[in-house]
Amino acid sequence: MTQDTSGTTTPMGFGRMHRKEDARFIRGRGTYVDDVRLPGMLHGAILRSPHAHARILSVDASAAEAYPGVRAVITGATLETLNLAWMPTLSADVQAVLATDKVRFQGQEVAFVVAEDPYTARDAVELIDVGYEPLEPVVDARRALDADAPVIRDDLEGRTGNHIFDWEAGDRAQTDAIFERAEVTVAQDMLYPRVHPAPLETCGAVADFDKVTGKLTVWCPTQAPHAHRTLYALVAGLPEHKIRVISPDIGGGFGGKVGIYPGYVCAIVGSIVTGRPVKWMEDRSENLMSTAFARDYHMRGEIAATRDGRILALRVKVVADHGAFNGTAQPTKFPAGFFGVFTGSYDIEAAHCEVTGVYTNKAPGGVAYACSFRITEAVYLVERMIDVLACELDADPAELRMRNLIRPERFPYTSPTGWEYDSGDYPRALRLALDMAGYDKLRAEQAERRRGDGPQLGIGISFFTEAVGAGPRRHMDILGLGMADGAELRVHPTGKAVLRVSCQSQGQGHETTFAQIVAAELGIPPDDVEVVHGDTDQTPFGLGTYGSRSTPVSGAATAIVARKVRERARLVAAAMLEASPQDLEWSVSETGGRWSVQGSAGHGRSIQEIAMAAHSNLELPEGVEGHLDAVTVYNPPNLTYPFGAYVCVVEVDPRTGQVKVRRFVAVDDCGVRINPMIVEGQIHGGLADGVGMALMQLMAFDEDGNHLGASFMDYLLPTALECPSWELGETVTPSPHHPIGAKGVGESATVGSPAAVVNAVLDALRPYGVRHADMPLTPANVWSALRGSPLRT
Ligand code: MCN
Ligand code: CUN
Repeated sequence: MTQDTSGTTTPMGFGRMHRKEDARFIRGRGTYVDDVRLPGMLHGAILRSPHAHARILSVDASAAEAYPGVRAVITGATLETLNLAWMPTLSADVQAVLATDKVRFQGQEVAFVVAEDPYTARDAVELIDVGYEPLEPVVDARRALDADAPVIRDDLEGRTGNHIFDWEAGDRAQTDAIFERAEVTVAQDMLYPRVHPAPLETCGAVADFDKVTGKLTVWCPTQAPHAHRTLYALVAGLPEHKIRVISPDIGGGFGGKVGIYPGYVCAIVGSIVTGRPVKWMEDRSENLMSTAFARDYHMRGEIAATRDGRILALRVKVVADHGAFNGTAQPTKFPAGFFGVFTGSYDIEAAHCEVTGVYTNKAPGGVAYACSFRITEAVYLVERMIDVLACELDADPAELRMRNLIRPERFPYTSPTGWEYDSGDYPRALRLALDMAGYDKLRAEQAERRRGDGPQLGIGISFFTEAVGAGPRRHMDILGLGMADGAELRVHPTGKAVLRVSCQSQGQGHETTFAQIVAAELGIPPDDVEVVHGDTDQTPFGLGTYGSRSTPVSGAATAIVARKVRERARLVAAAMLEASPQDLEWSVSETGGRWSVQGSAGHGRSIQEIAMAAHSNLELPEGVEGHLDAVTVYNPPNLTYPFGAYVCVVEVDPRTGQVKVRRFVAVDDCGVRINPMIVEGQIHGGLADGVGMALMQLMAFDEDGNHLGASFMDYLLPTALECPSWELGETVTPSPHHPIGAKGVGESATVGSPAAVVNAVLDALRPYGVRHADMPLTPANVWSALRGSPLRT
């Protein structure tokens, strides 16, 4: 171990270690897509629709084409001639690349200008004259289902309404039967509003089509480079080996960089048409208006329980707003993502849910912003419902949860909707969180405050379980591509290694943690392992980074490929030591990894010595290959189920509606932690997301479908001012099926925290008779909830 200046140690494997990538990031030496500059590169800009819903009558691009410096103007009509006006989405719908018949949301792509510089391109965009006939927009998802609602997707054959899909899970009859005889039932409508991941780096692409070699290279900040390449191949009919997707450093993805956006396709077509590289970068407003939003779930939850607080059944109905094109990015068989885990962390006899997806005149998306494929919505639903039940029963929300949590002896636990939770000790995590928060003391302070009319104390709890790490590929694919990941490990003669993986860091620190996995398996320093990712020409196939699947899937592949290398090293070591491979034992000490003859530790060889020998003229037994390099593909047997217990303490001023988050205690269990420092960073970020969603963030639209949150003046991101100093705790329940016992963590805090904050605010408002209010709980919304409350004083 070596000590670094911050007091953290650089371990030979797992442990706290500064991120390797920080060396370039904190010096401003990262390479983001906008840093890519190619000789002769042109620049693209997009003309977007000012209307949410309108028929296109005419597009006149002549003035733009004649503008000095413009090299091409591409319209929907141009793309139609190439059969590229529409592209498939990740949910097997189609989306307009450039609109031809109608525009279906404000900000939709209508035309693309390619010019010598970005300013000329933007100026020329203004010269394109589009004739629109405005149509009635559908902004509210519930209105979308009305028989007289305008049909948004009249491009789809035989479409007479805005209904996309119905999906259900659980046992309806059993659930209904329990509701009928239950002592207590509660119901609550709630909206998980539309929010946006808002990464600091917007989307963009540099496309370079080489007419001589026929090779297309696309630099773009994609979370799933290999999936993008295959889709480009299938859509454009280009041979896959002639497409190279390079995902450079990414300034935040948060699920917004999974799909293919029209701008990427336009940049590619622009390069093919002009014969020169084309860069397209969207600005902040374009990013907020047109790229994947998150949530927009109108939910109704119902709980059936006994009078003493035993939860018997849960029933849920959802109207899911998918926007104008169904572009949600989740495994194909799961149109509502993993919402099916909506029974959460509780041992409930029966459950049933129905989700209806609809089109509206808003941007497409829905699965983004650290959602674990909609588990954000599922956790919020059940955790709000438990508090609603606590209100009804006048019970303590912590006790009510403790009473109903799945007990440790029930694992592996099969939920009423068929999910097999791998491992957990839920009561232990909740007890730890309550102890850390000093729960009883907080309740005493709350009671004291309730006697006055000053700021009220609210204590909110949420307990979450996530299902992360998609596949297995038998059940999970995206457009037919199974969710398994490859990994390749090369070990040079000097014992330095190069790991090649398909997952794609957007800030999660894979170059560090994945090096740590190899380091732990081979007993070499993490600095001796280079992690290569983000380039389809240099990495094995895999489905990419989202749904916190990197550690569960690519991380497992990494451990297994390193074990393969270790086994190869055993054979070489046996030859070196003139011993039988079975007689060797592996050990990792402070000096590194070693194969030695059992019982005589001195008689052994270090992994570095073995690596050199594997490349030397050492005589190897028949059938033993030289070198140590290995490849693998990992198809996970199950998802991993991280969980956590969160306690949020807020002060709410009933006179102003102002909410201040005073404390936030988060106990997370993501199994074995590879790098606790990175894990804590992930949790800090997710908790800030939760505060943001609960209190500030909203993608709002007016009745004409105008986007009201298209800048950071209106779409509010939480800052250090709104966030308390996070108090983190940890329990470790390894995943039994993951080679290193790790579960994912990248989305946990975003999934778990909004309910804790909202529960805290509503807990403060409980004496006023307010049972529920929708996010974001801005001062104005808290104020109106109080004014509308039955017990207003
Ligand atoms: N890790 C660990 N020990 C564990 C689990 C994870 O040390 N038991 C480490 C991992 O090795 C990795 C990081 O924590 O370095 C996150 O790992 P994981 O949970 O596997 O999640 P992914 O790497 O697959 O990241 C995806 C997840 C998602 S889906 C969103 S959305 C999100 C998130 O990560 N987007 C992010 N966190 C983000 N963080 C940053 N900075 N930027 C984003 O865009
Ligand atoms: Cu749902 S956001 Mo992440 O899975 O990329």
